[in-house]
Amino acid sequence: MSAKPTIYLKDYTPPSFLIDTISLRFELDETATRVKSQLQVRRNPQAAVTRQLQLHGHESVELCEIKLNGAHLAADAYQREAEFLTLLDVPESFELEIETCINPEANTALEGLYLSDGMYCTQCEAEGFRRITFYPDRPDVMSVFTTTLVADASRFPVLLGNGNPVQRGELDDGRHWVTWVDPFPKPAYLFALVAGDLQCLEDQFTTCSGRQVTLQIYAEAKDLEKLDHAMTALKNAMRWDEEVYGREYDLDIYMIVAVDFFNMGAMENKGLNIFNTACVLAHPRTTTDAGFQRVESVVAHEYFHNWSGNRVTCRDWFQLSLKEGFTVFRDQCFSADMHSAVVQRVDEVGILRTAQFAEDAGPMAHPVRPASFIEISNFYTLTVYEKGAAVVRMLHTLLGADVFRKGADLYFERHDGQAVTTDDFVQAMADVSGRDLTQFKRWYSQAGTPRLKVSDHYDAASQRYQLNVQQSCPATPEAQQKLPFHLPLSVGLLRADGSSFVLKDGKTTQLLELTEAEQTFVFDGIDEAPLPSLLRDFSAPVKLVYGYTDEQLAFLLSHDEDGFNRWDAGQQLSLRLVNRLIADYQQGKPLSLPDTFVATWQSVLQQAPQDPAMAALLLTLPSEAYISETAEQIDPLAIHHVRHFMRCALAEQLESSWLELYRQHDSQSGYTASAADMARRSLRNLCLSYLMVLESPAHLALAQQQFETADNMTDQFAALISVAHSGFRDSADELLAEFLSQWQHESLVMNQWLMVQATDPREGGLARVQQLLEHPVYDARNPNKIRSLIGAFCQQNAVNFHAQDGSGYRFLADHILQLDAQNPQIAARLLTPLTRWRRYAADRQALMQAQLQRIMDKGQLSGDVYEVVSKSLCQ
Ligand code: 0A1
Ligand code: ZN
Repeated sequence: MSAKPTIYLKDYTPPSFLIDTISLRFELDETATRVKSQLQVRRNPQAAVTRQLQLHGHESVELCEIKLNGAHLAADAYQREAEFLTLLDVPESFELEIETCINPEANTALEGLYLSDGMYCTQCEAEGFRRITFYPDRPDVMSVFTTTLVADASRFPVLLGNGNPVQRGELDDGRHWVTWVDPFPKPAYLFALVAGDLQCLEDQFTTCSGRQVTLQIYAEAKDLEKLDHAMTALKNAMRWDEEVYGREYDLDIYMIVAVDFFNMGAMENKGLNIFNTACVLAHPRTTTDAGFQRVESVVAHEYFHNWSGNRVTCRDWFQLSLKEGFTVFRDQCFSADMHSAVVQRVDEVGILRTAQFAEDAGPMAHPVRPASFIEISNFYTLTVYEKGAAVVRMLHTLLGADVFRKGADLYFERHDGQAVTTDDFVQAMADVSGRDLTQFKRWYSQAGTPRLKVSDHYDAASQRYQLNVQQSCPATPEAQQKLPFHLPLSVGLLRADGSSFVLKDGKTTQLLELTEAEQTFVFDGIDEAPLPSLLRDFSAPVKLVYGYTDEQLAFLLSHDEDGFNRWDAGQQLSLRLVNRLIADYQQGKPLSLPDTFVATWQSVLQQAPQDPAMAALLLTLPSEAYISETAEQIDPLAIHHVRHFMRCALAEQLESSWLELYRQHDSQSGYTASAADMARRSLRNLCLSYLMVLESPAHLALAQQQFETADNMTDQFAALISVAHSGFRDSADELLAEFLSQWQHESLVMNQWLMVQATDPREGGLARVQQLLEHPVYDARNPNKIRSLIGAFCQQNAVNFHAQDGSGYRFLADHILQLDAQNPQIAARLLTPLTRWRRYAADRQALMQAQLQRIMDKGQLSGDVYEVVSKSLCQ
């Protein structure tokens, strides 16, 4: 059993007391930091009357002193329990002073105040503030924070807090101090401080109303040259939020700090974002194009939170998607505007359809607004983030961009400075549109991925075409029965010549609104039998079933005007073949690719130069993860083998085309991070990866040459991975060694180096990973290193992780048990692949369950790991 109880949304009650102001003073010390807090407390007129004040406080916090209205509290005036400090009898309003002592050096969980490579930083979302001091650590308690930091001036020259710096000074003992005031009331989860020996890149931004904002991005001196891209992204995001949402920044200064030890990607603390180095540092020499894009989108995401999250925040943690779903939707639209909208959409849907759909079908499935949890950290999920964004996108689609914008305006205006719910968000949309969105809200309360079964009928005599749509949703842990969803289904109808019919309002895409379990839509004036293009732009997060023939999919692939659906038609075509070949493989039959399939690829290859970005997408087979997600039962070996076979066959039969395309897309001039250049590199490196599966010395030479001469990490890394995962063992070892010696002092590059080896599908994967655990570049306390080695092995190396002898599962369980005592959040996240045991055949199921049971039997688990393991076992 876990010591932590389940918390339910239905039990929500408003806070008994409010905190108008909090003033904090930190005397920073590695092992004994003193924190003095002074709170102005008053009873909440909105809550039931009580004389007891309950404050959260983690067991690691030592209480040194407590005073009420200036007088020491007697020992019998309060109670200290593991998670709380309760004052037994307090007046209506009063001043409370608390002094605590905490140990940042011992903080390996990286929640609260901790040390990252010798610098102090904090992470308070969701419940980290209670590891600093005693406080009502819940998002609906919003207060004005003043923070004073005191630290040794030579070792910690930079002292940062939320808001604006108002005062600074020096002490006689070599320490200095700075006081920061944040005028905007905020919940404790948005509190932050940083102290360290940091350098910064500074710039200015003039807001739409003409205010000057100072922008600063802090990092260690060695990383100063890697901050330009984040700064550009920040300025673009600030401008975009003004133009698209009318949102202006509100403080005089906006700071970002890069830290190497961080559990997640980044954190939107008011005016003082703290970022995982992997999400802010970027330089062409050391960062791949994917890394550049991640930096841009995470910088934008955290910036957008200033309105969707900070100015308007969440009432309780069940409402997490209020800020995360909306903010992800905003950052997705931003990225689409900055780059190719189709490529962006394909990437988003890829994540949703592989990882989120898998989550929705597993033991941790939960609604976008969960109804209960044991540990909130386990709910920073793809469902809350990505499906939450898809739900906001559906509102955008249903209401149209203009009405949606009015709804957002009303939401921000109505709730500025408040802590609210997803219902409040939808209500603002309902109010501006005059629509009843009651049924739509089921997207927030029902888990599971709906399935749409579509059939059609064409009657030539009446020129009438009908689409019949049935929707259903599988049972999930919280509910067996589901009610129908309200969703937008975007469709087009194609003529035999490939053009689209003009439908309602002179448009070629029509929005159908689904609300019933079964509905029929009628199209009149259709003068030839059409081919439907369904769920254009992936208008809803559902699984679509329609009986396309292979020829029809190939037709959509070449003709659909909807870029997303062209890509998807290609994916579905490939997926069908994958499934046929898996069946052949399992029956011991020889594998072969149909000529029609190769011909389709040949024609895509021929047209590739016209749109390299699209071509790179179209020429990528469905990932092993996506194939697994769509499979009845996952056979990791068969999936890997078949996909590899298809790549080899396509490489062999189209070798000259790949080679020609590879040569054509060489860079003419130096590196740029433009969308066109990124597309060119992705197509070229895809060609190289196909050529390398042929294991020909000529192609190896190409890869080696690219590795040696590349002026950027995208090309160098693509060459490395193509050789490292090839049969050329000696060359692989050579390049890996060369890469190590070239980049050993670049921590983020070393993460990539670990990852290439962790994801190598060839035999002996586990032994290689075990060796790497001992390598000097590995650091068992750093989440990025753990993710790059253990996480990558368990999630992106299916053939080795799912070894028949269960060694992969045992390895993961060993590490979870070890990690749980050190960093429960990371331990719980690493568990994901084991939670999927039901999707495999009986032998693997038994092995995976046995490891989950072994973890369970250990006892003394954190709430994080306990929740995931217990839910996985009882499903
Ligand atoms: N709010 C952040 C995500 C985040 C959540 C928890 C963290 O610590 C455990 C850190 C960051 C975001 O959405 O970017
Ligand atoms: Zn976020």
